[in-house]
Amino acid sequence: MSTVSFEVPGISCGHCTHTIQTEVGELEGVKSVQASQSERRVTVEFEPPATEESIVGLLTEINYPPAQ
Ligand SMILES: [Cu+2]
Repeated sequence: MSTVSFEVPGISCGHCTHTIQTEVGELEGVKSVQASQSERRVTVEFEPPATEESIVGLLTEINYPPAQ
């Protein structure tokens, strides 16, 4: 199991955190997703077949790209 945490500047309200948790949570291999509105941060626990790249790709696809 791996854990990765991203700064996501696009988080602006509870709807954003809900969308992120739902969408990322559906990715195969993702075990938990925590999206913080106050910290604008997303923390994901995952195992294969999910990868850090696939999570970044999904966040970008749903218009919440992580800060580089
Ligand atoms: Cu929002």
